[in-house]
Amino acid sequence: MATPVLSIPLQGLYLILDPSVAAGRSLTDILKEAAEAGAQLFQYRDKQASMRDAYRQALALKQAAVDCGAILIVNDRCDLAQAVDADGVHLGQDDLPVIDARRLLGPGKLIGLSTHNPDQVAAAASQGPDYLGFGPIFATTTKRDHEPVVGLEGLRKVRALTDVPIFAIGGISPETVKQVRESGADGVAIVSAVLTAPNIGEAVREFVKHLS
Ligand code: TZP
Ligand code: MG
Repeated sequence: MATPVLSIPLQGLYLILDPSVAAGRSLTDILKEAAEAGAQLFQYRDKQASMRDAYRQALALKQAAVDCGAILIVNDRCDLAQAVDADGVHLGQDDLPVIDARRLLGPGKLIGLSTHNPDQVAAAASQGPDYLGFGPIFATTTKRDHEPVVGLEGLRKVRALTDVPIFAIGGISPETVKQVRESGADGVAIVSAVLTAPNIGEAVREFVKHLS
């Protein structure tokens, strides 16, 4: 694992900013409100935007993150991450291999890898990601055609396989976050429980309360 030149620990709340869940609300406003409430780690995820639109959005989010002292990671696309000087990229099992992303982005950037089962978690060790996403822990409607739900038991099993920080993902709410933490997750990656909340700051504080 490379040592990123980033001072924010890879734990706690990791908020995924996805416009398809944000119901037209500005992602930069959400980032600012969430950062004000204690969130420090953000991901920009947009499966639909053209590269040019995604570039404009990512650039604005990166600036907002810098202003708030937060980290911005870009989902899927190394070229976009590079173009806006994001703090890293989050890769799925079908994206570029971690080793190539590392070569493209350099040692100072974060690289996350989505995993969904013990084999993928074990295989990640040789690839050197900075953190893993693991899930879905619970049922979720945010990700279409997602892998099978793994449950808290699945999380406990993979926790034993790696020392790499794990962000649990999928259907996690303020009500379940404590159990997720106790099952071995270093942090939780959240989309809908924050993005659809009537008050972003309150929702973030609910998570942060159980994670610190
Ligand atoms: N990967 C696995 S589940 C998921 C992703 C991107 C969606 C998580 O969203 P939510 O709304 O927190 O369930
Ligand atoms: Mg991907």
